[in-house]
Amino acid sequence: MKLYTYFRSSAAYRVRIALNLKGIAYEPVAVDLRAGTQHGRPYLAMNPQGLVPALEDRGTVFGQSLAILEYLDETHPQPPLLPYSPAERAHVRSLALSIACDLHPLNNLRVLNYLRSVLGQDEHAVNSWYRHWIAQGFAALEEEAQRHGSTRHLFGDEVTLADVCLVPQMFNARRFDCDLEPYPTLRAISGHLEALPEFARAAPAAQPDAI
Ligand SMILES: N[C@@H](CCC(=O)N[C@@H](CS)C(=O)NCC(=O)O)C(=O)O
Repeated sequence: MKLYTYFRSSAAYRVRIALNLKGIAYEPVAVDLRAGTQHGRPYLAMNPQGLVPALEDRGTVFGQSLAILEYLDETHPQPPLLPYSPAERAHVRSLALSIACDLHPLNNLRVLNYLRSVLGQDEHAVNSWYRHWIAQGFAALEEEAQRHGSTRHLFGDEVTLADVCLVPQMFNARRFDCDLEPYPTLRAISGHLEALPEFARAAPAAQPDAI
């Protein structure tokens, strides 16, 4: 497998974690988002969505981290990233999607760049936009973790899709100096998971393209 990735991309970070958890060997192909490689013809010919990650496997390439995570879970079922019961699976997906669909897209590179360059917003405004959406999303996740998780996992007793999405989002929030004091459970979960070797090897600083 080839993973089109960028060290600081939180969506690619999710997939790197899952590949490591499942013990799948892969070749990382760095896509330099700062240089705009994702908008170039060669990358768009492969992934018209112009975003990372994209996964190449058995002659096919597709993007969207959640689709890739579910593909990996279906093709390499051990260890599972979703619980067994339909209701629990739905719950874990709901947590993962709250990060991947409701939180992350508001704060990704192209949105922040649009705020800066087209709408003329300064760094203060962009940072307060970023922090606003983090605070709103994390407040709900903190409550969910207290109800359904522990200080180790967002849901239940095993690593799930929800944890795989949480850790990169926490990394991003720290990068933007968000106040994480109000989310003690999320901080504990993230601290526990980041120390696991599969998560540590997926971290931005551990990537070959890290600067
Ligand atoms: N929903 C997509 C989001 C992918 C995404 O936003 N990727 C970012 C990096 S985290 C990206 O490629 N940004 C490039 C850009 O904004 O130009 C997924 O989950 O894969």
